[in-house]
Amino acid sequence: MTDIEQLQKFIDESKNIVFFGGAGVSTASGIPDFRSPNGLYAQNYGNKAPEYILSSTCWKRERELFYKFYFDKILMNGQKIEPNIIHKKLAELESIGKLKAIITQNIDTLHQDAGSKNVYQVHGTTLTNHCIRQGCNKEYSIKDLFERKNEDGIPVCDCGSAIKPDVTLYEEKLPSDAWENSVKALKNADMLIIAGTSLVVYPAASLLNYFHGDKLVILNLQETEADSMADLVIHKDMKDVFEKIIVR
Ligand code: CNA
Repeated sequence: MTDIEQLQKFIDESKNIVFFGGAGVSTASGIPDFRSPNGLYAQNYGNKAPEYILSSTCWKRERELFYKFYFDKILMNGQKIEPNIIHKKLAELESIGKLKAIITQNIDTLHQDAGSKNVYQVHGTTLTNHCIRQGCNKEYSIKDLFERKNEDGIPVCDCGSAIKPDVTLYEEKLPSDAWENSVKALKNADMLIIAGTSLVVYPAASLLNYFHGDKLVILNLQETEADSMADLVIHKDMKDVFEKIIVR
């Protein structure tokens, strides 16, 4: 049996699958990940590390730099990004009742765009943005961000304060509702597919400790620290793997 046949067998035998993914899920849609050889961390962005630019410290000290990077590399300058075969097959698996939840470290909206409903974004989302002034907190869309840039490139609320994306920056606390929903889904799961993540960002990576089912699959181009715990490890492009999975 090939590794993909084994994955198909696991999926066919399972009733409560949870998918835990990372940036590798969206690379086939044209959004670069962080830690692949051609990922954002290999690029030089004004000699500043992306970990710093996407931190709460940078948000407070160098908001112009934060937003320059955010518009360029996270919102891809407004370029239309479409869900790929991975997002689509996962949405199909949910629609037939096999996949119960997608836990994602991704901040893009591609799972929702593909039609998935139970998506827990443990690092927040680019979808919504809020004014930072307590007492205002007005919500804005991605489109609003582009339209509300001031001369420094920082989107500004009607009240004059900066608008901040609802993404979790380094040094910030994870959204508690997404975390609690993820833990609950993992505790009930009989199969966990971990894919497209280097599993080095904590506490998100520690979520897999809540899984007590009997089928743990790791699907990633590079090795991960959890490979030794898995029932099946596939080091292949997940797009090629998902293309072959039959939803039934
Ligand atoms: P990461 O650390 O960049 O790891 C990505 C992993 O995916 C690497 O180990 C790659 O080998 C693997 N990979 C990339 N493409 C494929 C592929 N086609 N098939 C199989 N494996 C592949 O990213 P993580 O998600 O682990 O790190 C968490 C960070 C990245 C989160 O905070 C995210 O918000 C952040 N991020 C998100 C996006 C997005 O929303 N699309 C993009 C870039 C970074």
